[in-house]
Amino acid sequence: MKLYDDLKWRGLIKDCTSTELEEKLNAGGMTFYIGTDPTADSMHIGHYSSFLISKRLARAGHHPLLLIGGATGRIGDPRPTSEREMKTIEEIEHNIEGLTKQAKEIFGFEVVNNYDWSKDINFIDFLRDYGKYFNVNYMLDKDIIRRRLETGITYTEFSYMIMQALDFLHLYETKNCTLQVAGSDQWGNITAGVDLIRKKLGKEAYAFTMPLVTDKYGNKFGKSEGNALWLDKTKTSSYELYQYLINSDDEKVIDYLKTLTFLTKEEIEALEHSNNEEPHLRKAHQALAREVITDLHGKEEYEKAKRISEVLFSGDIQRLTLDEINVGFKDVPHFDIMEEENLVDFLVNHGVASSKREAREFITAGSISINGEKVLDVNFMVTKDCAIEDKCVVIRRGKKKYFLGLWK
Ligand code: 545
Repeated sequence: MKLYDDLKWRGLIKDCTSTELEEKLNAGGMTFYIGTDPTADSMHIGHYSSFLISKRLARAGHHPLLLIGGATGRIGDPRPTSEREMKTIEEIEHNIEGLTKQAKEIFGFEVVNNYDWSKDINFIDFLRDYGKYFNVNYMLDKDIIRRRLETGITYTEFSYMIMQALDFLHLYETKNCTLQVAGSDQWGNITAGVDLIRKKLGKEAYAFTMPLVTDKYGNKFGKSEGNALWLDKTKTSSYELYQYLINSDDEKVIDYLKTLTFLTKEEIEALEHSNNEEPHLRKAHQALAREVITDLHGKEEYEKAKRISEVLFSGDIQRLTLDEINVGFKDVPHFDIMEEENLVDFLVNHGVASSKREAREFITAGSISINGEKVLDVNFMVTKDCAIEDKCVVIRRGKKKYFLGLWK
């Protein structure tokens, strides 16, 4: 399938600046860019879902540039709702360092920073060489700007689109970059660049936007209980990523396979069939977790995440290594175990039961298991012998309330 048809089929093209783009995308050979402002020191799944387009276009023979907004990040892209809080220069530089490192590791493409060319433009030149091409009515006509007029927008954020337009012009002139790609929220900023190139150089540049990836409620993809899913393994483990992907909405999982993986149309249609006919096998969800985690962190990370998830589901904790337990139980209540004690005191002292009576009730009701084994004896002694690798004790209360005890 030709690139343009593949992107269309995957639902990766929302708006386009020109009908010529189909032929140009299929021909290959365009230098293009996608940018991100340094809003955090690590990329998250939202970056992955939009920057993945750079791999798709690169595989089809286009040349990717990944831009980190050292200059634009100092200004703040106006949001539809409210003015952003200005970040300190230290924080921005710290974020640039983290994002640049990750962009190179994960995507392996050339990374540029718009501070490198913007920092030398003085204010008067900015107004004469760029501002002169922006009629205020044109700027006010952008959706996001118009919505901000009620709540108020500063001159700083109002100027942002000129900076992003300047970038596209700069990359057009210095790198023959004729295409910019972004999520749909960027339409105003990227068409400002296409228009500036036409007005200043009399040349044609191109852009298309992708729909934002959302869950079935329309919330941004990649928020799990309000926390971002980081692409940095030390911030979000492959196991957490696995849990998020394997539990993604049944109605959205096929869309996610189209936009987040390189599986072919045939492979995805087969998974769609399975998702409809035998949903309990969750083959589509498994494929999504496998493809994304393998692409991001490698096969063994995927295998480890899958194994932890399966063992936890089976409850056979003894089969997990210490490292796997620390990953799988990262978010459950932790406590230190200083001494051997009987189970009733143990449960009360570590917040598993609120009283000795309740502790006895839990035990006799069979609600307490240690490292996957049910304990029914109220006189049971918790000693190092029942710890995994003499180190940790996983307590489960009821169906799925876990606690992790670590021997000091
Ligand atoms: C700055 C200068 C340029 C070109 C682009 C920029 C950045 C752009 C912007 N992009 C967004 C961003 O979000 C941070 C979190 C990343 C998920 O603000 N003005 O920096 C997002 N972008 C990726 C997609 C996006 C967009 O990084 O385009 O739509 C999210 O999917 O919101 O010369």
